[in-house]
Amino acid sequence: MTFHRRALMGLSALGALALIHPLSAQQPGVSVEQPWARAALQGGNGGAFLTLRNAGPAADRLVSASTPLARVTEIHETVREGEVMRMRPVSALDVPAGGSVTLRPGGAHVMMVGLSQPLRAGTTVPLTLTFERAGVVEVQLAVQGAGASGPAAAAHHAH
Ligand SMILES: [Cu+2]
Repeated sequence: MTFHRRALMGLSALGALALIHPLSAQQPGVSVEQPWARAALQGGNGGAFLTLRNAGPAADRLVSASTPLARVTEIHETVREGEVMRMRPVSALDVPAGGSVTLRPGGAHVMMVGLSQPLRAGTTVPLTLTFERAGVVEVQLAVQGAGASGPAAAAHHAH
């Protein structure tokens, strides 16, 4: 009986939320634009970069990332310590409602640690992103040259 009552309360709470936010239940809110990575060696680490755009009415958070090509995949931010820029893992990355966050070299990025195969320019690499609200989003990273600073570089350098 207690269980039943709890289940009913849960359902009515969900119903109320759906009435207040009719769009948020259907729209994931967060989209991923221009996912790319830098070429990297087998056994090394690879940086993944992209733009997270949140069209939804609520803030979201990127809480994890993974790829079968890496032993561990972390979310990193880059911080200045005196004269030195250092990367450090963070547990999540905020994506504000109606806003966007760009992961780029020298800033926040996804770090694929311990690559089981090289990342070769011109190929694609699968990356799974998990958001607190939007859930799981699968993307394909377009691998650019090792020194690339943005997603468009390879399009001009192909051939
Ligand atoms: Cu890093």
